[in-house]
Amino acid sequence: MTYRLVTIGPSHYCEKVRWALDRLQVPYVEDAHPPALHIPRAWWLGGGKTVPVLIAPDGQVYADSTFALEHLDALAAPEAKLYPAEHGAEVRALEERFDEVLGVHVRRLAYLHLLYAKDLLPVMTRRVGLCERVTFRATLPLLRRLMKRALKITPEAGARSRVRVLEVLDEVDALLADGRRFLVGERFSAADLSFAALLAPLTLPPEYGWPMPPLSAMPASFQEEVAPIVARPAGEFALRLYRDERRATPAPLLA
Ligand SMILES: N[C@@H](CCC(=O)N[C@@H](CS)C(=O)NCC(=O)O)C(=O)O
Repeated sequence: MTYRLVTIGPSHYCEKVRWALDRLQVPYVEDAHPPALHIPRAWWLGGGKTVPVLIAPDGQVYADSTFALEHLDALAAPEAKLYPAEHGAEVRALEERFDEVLGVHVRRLAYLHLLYAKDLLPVMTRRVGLCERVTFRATLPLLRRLMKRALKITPEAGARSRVRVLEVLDEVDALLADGRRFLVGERFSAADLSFAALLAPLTLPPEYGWPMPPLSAMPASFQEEVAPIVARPAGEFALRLYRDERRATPAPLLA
């Protein structure tokens, strides 16, 4: 038995856990599903209605990215800890801010431009089983409407999300202004990982753990949205973390 990570492949919350598994060199298989079709699988395996769901070899289920990171961190050598003992509280506070605010509003802003993009279908169905690929393709018009409603993908809500994303990026710019290399302390931590992963749908790092189209293939409105984000200190920092700290080794798929 090995770890199993149930995902929606391109999901940035799933990327958080995938990055931690890769970084800590924990063997796992990825069990990827398109949006909506992930729900029966996540439930069946003991999770809730969201992914990631990480299932440990002993059957323990971690149905939230932070629970999964905390669990994996307990296996890590002291020098590889994502929550270093001396900075644990600071790291957890930043991770929570990124989980609760950055991740939610980045997702809405990305979907505002990409929900109807031609690349949505291939991105969501890469590395998933044939049956789900066919089902997702057939139900895509309906799913788009449901996702639009569930995630409030409207220009008004998108504008509010833009403000929230920029607030968090201002906070990160302010932290970086003293020249630090990592958000907390002298080493890479769960704060850095969460920040870079949860911003990634807007920065599109080439090292992302799920194949994404290049920025040049994205709609012009998306390119305009993200240009000032990747050019500011927080955006450059997130891309540097991917370059320097992300091991890009795809896990085998669930047979
Ligand atoms: N707090 C959760 C958030 C996870 C989350 O929002 N996952 C999204 C994918 S990006 C999801 O499963 N959405 C599907 C749904 O809500 O039905 C975590 O950190 O794991």
